[in-house]
Amino acid sequence: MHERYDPATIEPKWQDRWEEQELFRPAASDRPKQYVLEMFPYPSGALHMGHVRNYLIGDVVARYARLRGFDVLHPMGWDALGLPAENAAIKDKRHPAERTVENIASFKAEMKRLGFSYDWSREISTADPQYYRWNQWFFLKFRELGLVYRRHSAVNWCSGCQTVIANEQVTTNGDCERCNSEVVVKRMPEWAFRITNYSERLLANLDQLPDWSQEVVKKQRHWIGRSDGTDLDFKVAGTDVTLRVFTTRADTIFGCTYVVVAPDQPQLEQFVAPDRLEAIAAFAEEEARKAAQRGRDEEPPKEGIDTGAVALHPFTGEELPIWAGNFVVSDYGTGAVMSVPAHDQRDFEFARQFGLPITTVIQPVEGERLPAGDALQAAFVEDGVLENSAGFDGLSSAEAREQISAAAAAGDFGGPAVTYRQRDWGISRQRYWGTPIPIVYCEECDPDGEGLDVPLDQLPVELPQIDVEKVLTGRGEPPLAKVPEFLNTTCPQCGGPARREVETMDTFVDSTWYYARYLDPQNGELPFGLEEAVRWLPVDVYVGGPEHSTMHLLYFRFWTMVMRELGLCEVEEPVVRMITQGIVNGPDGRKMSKRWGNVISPAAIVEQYGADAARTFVMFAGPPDKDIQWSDEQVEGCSRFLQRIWRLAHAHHEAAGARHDGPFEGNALEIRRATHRTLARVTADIERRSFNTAIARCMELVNFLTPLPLSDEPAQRAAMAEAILLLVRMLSPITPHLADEVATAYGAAQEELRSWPEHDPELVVEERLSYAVQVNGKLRGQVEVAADAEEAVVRAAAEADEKVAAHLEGKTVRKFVFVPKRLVNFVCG
Ligand code: ANZ
Ligand code: ZN
Repeated sequence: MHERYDPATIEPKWQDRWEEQELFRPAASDRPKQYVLEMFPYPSGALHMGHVRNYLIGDVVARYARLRGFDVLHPMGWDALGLPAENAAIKDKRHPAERTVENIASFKAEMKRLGFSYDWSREISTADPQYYRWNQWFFLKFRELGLVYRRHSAVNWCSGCQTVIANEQVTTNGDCERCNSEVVVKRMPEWAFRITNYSERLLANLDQLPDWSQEVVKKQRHWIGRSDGTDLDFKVAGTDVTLRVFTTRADTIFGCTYVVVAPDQPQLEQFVAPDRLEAIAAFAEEEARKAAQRGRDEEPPKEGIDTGAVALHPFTGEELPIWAGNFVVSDYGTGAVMSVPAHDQRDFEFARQFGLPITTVIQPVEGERLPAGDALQAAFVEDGVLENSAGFDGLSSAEAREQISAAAAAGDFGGPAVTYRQRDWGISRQRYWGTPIPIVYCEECDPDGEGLDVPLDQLPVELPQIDVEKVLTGRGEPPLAKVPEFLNTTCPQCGGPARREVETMDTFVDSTWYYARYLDPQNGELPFGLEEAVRWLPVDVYVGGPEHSTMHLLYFRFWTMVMRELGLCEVEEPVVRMITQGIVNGPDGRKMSKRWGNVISPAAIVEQYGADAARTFVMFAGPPDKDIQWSDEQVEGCSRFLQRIWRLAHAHHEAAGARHDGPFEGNALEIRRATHRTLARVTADIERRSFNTAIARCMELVNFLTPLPLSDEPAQRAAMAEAILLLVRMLSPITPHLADEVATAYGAAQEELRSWPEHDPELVVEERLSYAVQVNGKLRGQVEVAADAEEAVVRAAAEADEKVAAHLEGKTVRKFVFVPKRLVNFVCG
């Protein structure tokens, strides 16, 4: 061993060796599998610390699983298509593919330098036609299943660039980021996936994901937004139109004094007088313009316009005015609402603003009675007891909701209904750097312009070579419409002239199924083979940022459900355990970002301290799901920790390989006890992914071992050699280079390098203690627990004791008294 710890030489050496030995390729074996995956990156200029943390968490999990004897799949690839690359290309007039190749090369070099244990033989890039052809294949299969359709949707239209722009390109002031012109909302045709067919399954399955972070589950639940309520039909007077509304407060139906529809509600034309229609259209346009202009997070002021039409109350037949309002969303529920100003604050304000009547129909269960509607100061929005509600008076809100729903169903004018907040997924983008949508338009065969499928054997529809300056302008028609060789094609049905679809797919499509392509990246017949899917799916651990809690992870789950229906895989849920990693903050405590100028470059850190020190710092700074803060001192501290290990190993190197048959006594025994106790704890910590505490325990062990001199005594020499070898082996998922270097210097066999050590239980006898258990001050039992057991553990043990349980039965514990290391007392009522 060299005297000096020199990561710059040992790290690349081991990286080369691992690669030569193909250590990270899963073997075709009968061992149990682990599929460890991290969200693949969009390859931009250089890795940032957020990336490093993301991949490192996965890497430590993957390395540990390998040591535990699992056959591990740990792949990496590139989410290479997308808007940022296209914008960069527009700016510096270089083809996005060129830069992508460079970026991938630099990302990959940095990842290798960090010692990430990927199986690079499975590398994929979404910009590869052999990848995106399967996006096209899926699109066509989904269309066959009725999961793809064409719809009209609101898009951001830049009046300056004369083009559709993405939400990200609209500034917070509502202008175009490129030209500062006005952005308006326009309705345009687009392709959409019917993800809402799966809303209920996406929601219900959340209960079967116990190993997902509850934060993510909560966000998904909210995003899907199931709402249980009632549909009610209002006839429009003098027409045969029926307006259906969705309400969660059917109990308030007798307080409904008017109806409001979305300004673009499709039925309007059927019941509104032509002159009023014009006024409403103008109102709708004005509101859409204001909406586009408004800062993204601003709440719009409520505006409305009387349609002049009249609705009939479904229970009383009373005539109610119909308004159009900017606060009614056309694609939620039915796009129409019954307004109950006495019991909904939004309706209350609207009614006051426009002089519409207010009727109180719900009284609070206790406390002061509400005055008649006109005297109300604010809406009473809670549940209560019904009044002024014909046969339903006196019912509670909950009872009334059921009975009124049932009455509507019986009378065939509505009934119980469920609505989801989740929308279908629009995937059309007017971009170049995306997957071409495999559709052709032929006026002969498809006069309605619904789009003809490109035959499967003609896939991929490849992105054409382009003159970047002419095509990627960010202005006018979509880029592909400017490429005649692409645009003009022949009809797959009649062979006559036809036009290709010029839109490309949302790049979220690329990331819905990439995890399955890794299983079988060369497959030319199918996206991936069933055998591989059966072997490897689901993903056991998926690591990624919390910003992907909803869209990506919902699309990902949806896609998997459909893949199963297509017979491609057997699982319905793609991921068993989801680790959402916390943010890396800069030294100033703000999120590390160019914007704040507080970015620390991983490459510079590796250069200065080595990959193992960088890895130790990132894993030591906090548990995976918590935010961490960059600290120069802590990086230094971690680097010094590794140097101390090195010096320790160097100081005792003479004892390397020393064996002793025992007995071990005195120092030797203490060394072995400390080592095996540490090993037992580190193992438990890593199992529960508490990497920071695992490192802390190793630091304690190093502190204990460091002052001990090189001994002549065989028992102590053997104990020390064992301690150092076990120390680096237990650190090896985190500091793999240092571990392999030191372990090898200590004579470890290949087998030892590649397996997780086991502690000797006899050396780890846990100290135990006995607690007296009282119920209302009387001794009722005795329990034995670990000496350092926490209150909750002692309480659980006490409650599990039969005698104690008998005394607690039927009683309510009002207080639990905990006297550490002595007794507990249940105070019952
Ligand atoms: C009458 C009513 C009375 C309502 C009352 C609330 C309180 P969630 O829980 O989000 O599903 N609503 C329905 N469709 C709408 C749309 N397209 N745009 C805007 N608002 C809409 O909310 C359901 C409630 O939101 C519905 O219940 C409806 O107002 C409104 F005292 O109906 B309610
Ligand atoms: Zn044709």
